[in-house]
Amino acid sequence: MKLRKMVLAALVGLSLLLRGPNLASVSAQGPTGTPELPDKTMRLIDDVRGATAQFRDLDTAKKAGYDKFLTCFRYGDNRGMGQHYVNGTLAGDDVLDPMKPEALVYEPRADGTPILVAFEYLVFADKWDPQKTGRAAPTVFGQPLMLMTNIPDTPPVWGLHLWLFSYNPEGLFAMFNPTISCPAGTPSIDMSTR
Ligand SMILES: [Cu+2]
Repeated sequence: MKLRKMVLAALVGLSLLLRGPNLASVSAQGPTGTPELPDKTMRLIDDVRGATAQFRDLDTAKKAGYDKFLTCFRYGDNRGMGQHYVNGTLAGDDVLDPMKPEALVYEPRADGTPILVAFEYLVFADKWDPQKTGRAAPTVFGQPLMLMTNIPDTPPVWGLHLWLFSYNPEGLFAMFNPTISCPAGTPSIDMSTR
């Protein structure tokens, strides 16, 4: 890499750190795992952020029907997902509405404070394709959801994360996030062993 490019990359990285996890950083982050997104999708993501910011407050989320689901999810010791809160009504249908995420994901900080980091869009496989016709994966934000069959106590379910309130160097839609962890000494689910 040329020196100028390296300096530029360092400056971009620094400005992301200074700005924090806002939409500008999301659109500018360009991690290897994030596909080029059309302007229309970026605007939609911006709208979703604006319309859902109240869920930074966990009590507000609980009042809106989001219930704690199991414990904090991680993948080995270097990648986390977080603590999910799932809205059973939204998760029970076959509709994907960008403004109505089926699950909210919080990072439990060591002092117990839950920090909203991501949304997760979910459709159960038996709702999406009840006749098992091999229907194509559902999509949201132009991204296909991934079929997950290894979640404890859960039938096969299509899912997609959106790291809307936290930077994810692995991509805006990646499953796990190396910047997120589950607090040591508290119960968690290691998905790398499942
Ligand atoms: Cu998740």
